[in-house]
Amino acid sequence: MKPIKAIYAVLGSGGIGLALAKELETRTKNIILVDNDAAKVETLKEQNLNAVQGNIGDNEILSSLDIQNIESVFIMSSDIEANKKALNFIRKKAPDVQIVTRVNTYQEKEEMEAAGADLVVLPSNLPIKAIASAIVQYIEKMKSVKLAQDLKKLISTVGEGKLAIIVHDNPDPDAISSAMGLKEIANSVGVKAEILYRGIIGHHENKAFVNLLDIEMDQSKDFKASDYKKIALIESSVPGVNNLLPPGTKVSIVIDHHQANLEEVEAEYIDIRPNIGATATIMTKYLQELEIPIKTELATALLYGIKVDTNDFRRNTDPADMTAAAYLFPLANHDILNRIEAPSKSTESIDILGEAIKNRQIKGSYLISNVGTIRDRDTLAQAADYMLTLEGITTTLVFGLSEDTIYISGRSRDDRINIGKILTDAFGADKAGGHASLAGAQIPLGVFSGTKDKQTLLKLAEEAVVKRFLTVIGMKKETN
Ligand SMILES: [Mn+2]
Repeated sequence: MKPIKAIYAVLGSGGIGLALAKELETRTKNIILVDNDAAKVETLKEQNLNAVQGNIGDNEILSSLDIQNIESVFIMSSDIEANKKALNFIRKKAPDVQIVTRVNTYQEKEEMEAAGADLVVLPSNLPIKAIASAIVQYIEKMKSVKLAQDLKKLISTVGEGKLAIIVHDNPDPDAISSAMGLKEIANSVGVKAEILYRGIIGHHENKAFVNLLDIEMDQSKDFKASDYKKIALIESSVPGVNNLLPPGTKVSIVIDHHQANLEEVEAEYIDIRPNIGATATIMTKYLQELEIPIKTELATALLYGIKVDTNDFRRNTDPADMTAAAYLFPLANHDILNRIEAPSKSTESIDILGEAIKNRQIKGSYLISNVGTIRDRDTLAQAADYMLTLEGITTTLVFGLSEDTIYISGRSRDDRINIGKILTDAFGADKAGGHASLAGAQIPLGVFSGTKDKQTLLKLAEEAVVKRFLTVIGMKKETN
């Protein structure tokens, strides 16, 4: 018999069992119910629940569950003897699985606890729905505390050594604040930690963020894994992929909220939650569960990280992001937060914006603009953002020249367009990258960089960029 895969198993689908399944269903569809009553199993199936018929005291039916991969088992039948048998069998097979069981008397409660149940429920005369929801909240809390404690335990094994906290290249506020949070956890167990990154901290907001909050982190030029007892990877999950670690480096901790191919992720501790809007949310939860006081700077940083990644709770937001933000809100410095969110614009960025407006070419809903020579690359991103607010424009491409490289910034608010893919298709995956709504590219001028005449250089750049872009979006036929 093929093992039955599920996250939760509910054994016995009487009143409480069914109420539990309904409560769990709001979180996942990966639930399996087992009940002895064939008619009841049919009814459950009618309600779109995943149910099998069998006696829960029967080892054969229990063996058919893929118990090692189940997170929690709820043994809820009214037959306490059968519950006991099931508990003993499952506990022996899976020492780590979380088991909740149901009894009728205090004496049975003690027996079940002695036999290894994590939570024993003695049904009261509360409404069944309330009991079910309290049980689910309790087990979630237990899981969350255990996760945080496992992390803390692992970090404390660094002892006198050092923990390296590596964030993704060109780190954003979510990555930076999460790294600060992890450093705080390390501090709480007396472990020294260093936050390391590669690339630049771009955007005026991000620079203001690092400056105003006095964040300590190093741009690592020559990282040596052997200098550190353990390595944690934040907002990135595979060494060498968008981070400074050489591929194959042994990593101990991975904490991220980006979808990852779990077969490629290797670490003693892995917490990847793609449903969550920001890693800062995960980090806030750890700090909460470990009862580590969150200082003003850290609270401000984490709150900003969540706000940026969820675009002020408008994008990829999970209720957990809201809960974390609500927890951080009274602890954060809102004055600093306002200053980070509205940094004063540099003269250059206003000049570049002027150039972008003056030199705009509009093709349908696309806007392309060459701003000439730039010093600060961020000004391109700002101009590309700003131009997107023009009426009728849903995609912008702004580019400029700095020394011997053309820098390009693209933005789109058209759901049908993936600007990251467009730039990658136009300029190659080694020169471009980004997401559906935001992307960038940098093209070394190579042979042309010897040209002394800036005007000629700019004209060449413009021809190359505009032509490639229009070809890829299908507005110009490839001519060569
Ligand atoms: Mn993030």
